[in-house]
Amino acid sequence: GHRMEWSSYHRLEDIHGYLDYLAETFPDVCSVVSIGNSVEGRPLKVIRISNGKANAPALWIDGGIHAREWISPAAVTYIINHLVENSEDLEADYYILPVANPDGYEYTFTRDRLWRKNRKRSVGSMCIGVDLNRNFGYRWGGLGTSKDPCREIYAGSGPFSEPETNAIRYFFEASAANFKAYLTFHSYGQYILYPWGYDKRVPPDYADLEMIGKQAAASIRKAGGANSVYTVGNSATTLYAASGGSDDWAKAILKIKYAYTIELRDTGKYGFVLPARYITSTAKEALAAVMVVTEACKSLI
Ligand code: 0X9
Ligand code: ZN
Repeated sequence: GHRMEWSSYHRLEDIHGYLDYLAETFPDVCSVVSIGNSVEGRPLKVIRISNGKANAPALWIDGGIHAREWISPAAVTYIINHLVENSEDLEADYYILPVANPDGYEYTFTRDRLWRKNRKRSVGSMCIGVDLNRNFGYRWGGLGTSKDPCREIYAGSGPFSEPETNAIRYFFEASAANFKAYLTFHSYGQYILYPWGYDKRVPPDYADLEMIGKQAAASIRKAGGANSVYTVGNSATTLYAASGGSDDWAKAILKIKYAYTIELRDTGKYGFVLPARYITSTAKEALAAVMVVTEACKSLI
């Protein structure tokens, strides 16, 4: 393994090498496990960061579900770095998957910078790829999804048909951790979104999600500057309806209270192709949100 820096975007091998380096260098606070393999056989590496304090809440963080959203794995690795460097202060346990779609991510470096889906071949179609954020098993196949493998929002042949989403499901089934938050980082648009995504309804405790979301947005604004404005709201109302997302599944099936999709920078100037000079400022915003949600989780214990 080896160290990392945040002045450029990194290939999968670099990101995984960094996780291994952390586990080798700080074995008391972190460990790395592979929770499964992608369609093309790449490992899905999760780093667990904990200083062993009893009765700590757990937070799940993932990045890179959508291949082209490079700022997401970059911000998530920055968060990992911060948590490990400040591990003596940690009052929660973190389980972090920085690249949830490793095949798609690599494909954006080698073939098509704007690839979104995974790299699954469909029977009876020339088109490749399932939208992993339509493939989770709650309200699968509803609004904002497609049965056509050629579409960017193709939901797959069934709920959890993809090894990448299935690995996440099995990880949660096997885990005994006390998850209170599920944060999934995407880009772009600068939104803090809470369920539901499947339609414009809201969960019974949506006022809590709105309040903590607003606190996170305020903290982001302080961490950044004039351009660090994030809009908070229900997914389907604020953005669009889209079923089978990981956030809805985490909230409805796993019963994890603070389920958010955070759409990082920018608001459209560069979109998915955000220049690397924005990585650190965007990552600090993501970290500010994680810290606010961590505080909220602590008060649930
Ligand atoms: O469409 C998506 O999957 C997300 N936006 S993105 O531009 N990154 O593709 C938004 C997902 C919001 N959550 C749900 N709809 N459940
Ligand atoms: Zn996305």
